Parts: sequence; structure tokens; C-alpha cells
Amino acid sequence: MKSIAVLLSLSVAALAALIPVGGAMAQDGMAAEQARERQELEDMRQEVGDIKGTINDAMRQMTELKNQMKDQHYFEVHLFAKESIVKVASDVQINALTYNGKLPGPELRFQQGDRVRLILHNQLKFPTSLHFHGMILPGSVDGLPRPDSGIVKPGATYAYQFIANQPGTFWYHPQLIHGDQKAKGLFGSLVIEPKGGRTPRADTPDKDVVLVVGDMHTEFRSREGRQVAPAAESKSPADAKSGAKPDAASQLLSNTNMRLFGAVASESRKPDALTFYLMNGKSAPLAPPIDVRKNQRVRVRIINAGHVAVPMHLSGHRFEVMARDGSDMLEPRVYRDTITVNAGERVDLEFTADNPGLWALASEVFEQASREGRTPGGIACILRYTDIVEPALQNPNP
Ligand SMILES: [Cu+2]
Repeated sequence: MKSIAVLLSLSVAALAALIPVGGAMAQDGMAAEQARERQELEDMRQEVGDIKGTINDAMRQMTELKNQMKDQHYFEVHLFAKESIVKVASDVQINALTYNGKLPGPELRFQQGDRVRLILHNQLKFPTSLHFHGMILPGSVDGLPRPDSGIVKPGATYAYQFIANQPGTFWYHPQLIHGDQKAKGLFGSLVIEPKGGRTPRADTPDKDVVLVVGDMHTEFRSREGRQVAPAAESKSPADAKSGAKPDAASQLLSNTNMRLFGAVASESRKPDALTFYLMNGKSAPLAPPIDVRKNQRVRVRIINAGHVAVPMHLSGHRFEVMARDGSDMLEPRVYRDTITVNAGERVDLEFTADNPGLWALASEVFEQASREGRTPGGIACILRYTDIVEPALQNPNP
């Protein structure tokens, strides 16, 4: 009986609460409805807020990831080693070995810490390889190549991966065992800018120029204005063999005999060695000028890709030697106007463009700064101020 009484009392209480009585009952119902709607609205707001928060979180994460990706950019560079005809003077084209058809090869520029994947495609008829001159890299990347590691057969592709940890001026060319290929044009510059280079630092120069200088030898004297296809006789016995079983050592030896560097054909084809002194693959006046504006700080990175020392002189200015062979100078900087860059060496110099005019940056050796005794020619370029209007040069002896 006790349970029934409890049930009854509960029921009565429930009924009293649930059954509205007259107007008061209607008002209470509206209030409850409004309260519920308010609650629903509040819930929705909360939900929208949550969604917004989630989206913002996701966006923030995306941005962070993007920044991380930017920091760890993977630079992929493709180098195609191939025979090309390149113009070294207005009237001379030569058969050279090039990366991507350019002499020198593409200027590679990375930031300190960049991850680099450099893919070499061998489009030559003989094996080649790649050396990163001046960079301290693992032996597996840059050590002397073996047939199964680093020697890239004709038609093959090889990937070199490294982290560009070392700021400085470097260059790339085939390994020592393929040294003759370097002499025929396979070389290019590789610059690693110090960390923070993307956001200008106080000591970041306004202008940064790379000049690859050096001598190149052609086997045949060129005929002015004449252009021909690469000479058929540039084929060597090694070319025919290259498809066969690669006996690396003998192949390498025979490759050195190749005569790929036949210049533009002449009728006589009389061997007559000709040396060209080039700056960025051109004999003056074909090398582009260095354009500066007054008060700019200019860095010039000189790489000697040739075989003899080149004493470079800048007129009208004094420069500071900032680095040699990719390493910052440890001794006090002194002002100079001439600096000798030996074969394979790099010199980074900087000057302030504080003397408007038309100036020369050239080798001090006449043979190197001319072409067969004629000027302009050889390793020379003009330094000019683009914001200063120069009066036309007058010929003193009209
Ligand atoms: Cu080298």
C-alpha cells in the first residue's frame, strides 16, 4: 500500500505542475518556449564559435606548416649536360660542352640551410660526373666517382642531394677524371647566401654579381661570321664504344682524347689553336655591363674557371676583399683595386658605387683583356651608373 500512496502523491504533484491554469498557464508556456529558443540560439552560437575556432586552428596550422615548408624548401635543379653551339663573340660561335645550353652553366643560388636535389641528365655521348668545388659534402655525394656511384653514363640521370649549409661562392664542374669536360665548357657557379638572406640584413649588399672568368681553348681557328653544325669529326672512338660494356677506366682515358671542342668549321679545317678569354662565357664587349646606382653596395663574386691566374682590376673604385674560396676573410679588410684570382679560386669583393662614371672591370694582362691583340675583347666588362646621364664619349682623334 505504501508504494501506491507514493505513486499517487507523485502523480498529483506532476499533474499540478503540468496542467496550466488559465492565463498564468499560457504565460508560463511562452516563457518556457522563449527560454528554449534562447538556449537553442545559445547552443548554435556556441557551435558556430566552436566551428570558427576549429577553422582558425586549422588555418593557423596550415600557415605554420606553410612557413615550415618555406623554411625547408626543397630545391630541385635539373642540369642537362650536352653539346651546344655558343656565341662567345659577336662573330664567333664555338662547339662547347654545356649545362642547359649555357656557358657558363646556370647560376645556382641557394640559401644557407636549403635542401637541394640536383639532378644531372647526361645528354653527352660519354660518361660525365659532378663535383661541387669548395663545398664540404659527404664523400657519397662529392667524392671521387665510381662506375656505380657518381659516374653518369650517356643517357642516364643521377641525383645529388645535400643541405646547403656552407655560405659562400662555389662552382660545379665534372670530377677530376672528366677534367677535359670542364675545359670545354662544363662549369657553372653555385652561391649559398648566408641565413637570413631572404630578409635583408644590414650587411646584405644592394647588388650581387657573379663573374665566371677564364681561358678556353678551341682546336680550330674560327672564321668570322660563319656558323656550322657541330663538326662530325668531334666523334671519338670512345663514342662508338660507349654503348658497349663500360670499362670505366679505359673509357675515361679515351674520352680525354675526344675532339669535341672543334670550333666553327673553316673550309681548310686547319688545326690552329685559339684561346679565348671569357667573362661569363663572352669575350668583351659581349659580357653584359654591371649596372649600378650611386651609393649602392655591390658584391662581385669572381670565379676563375680557367687554367691561368687572372689579375682583375676595377677602375675608379676601391674594393674590399670579403671572402676567398667561399670563406669570409679573417684578417682585417684592406682596400684594393686589383686582385689576382688563380685557377679554381673564388674571390668575393665589395665596393660602394661612389664615383659616377663609366669604368672597367677587366684583367690587367693585355692578352687576357683583348682578342688576338684587339680591344675590346677578352675578360672585361663595363661598370656604369644607370642613374647618371653621361655625356657621349668624344673621340679625341676624330
Ligand atoms: Cu674545381
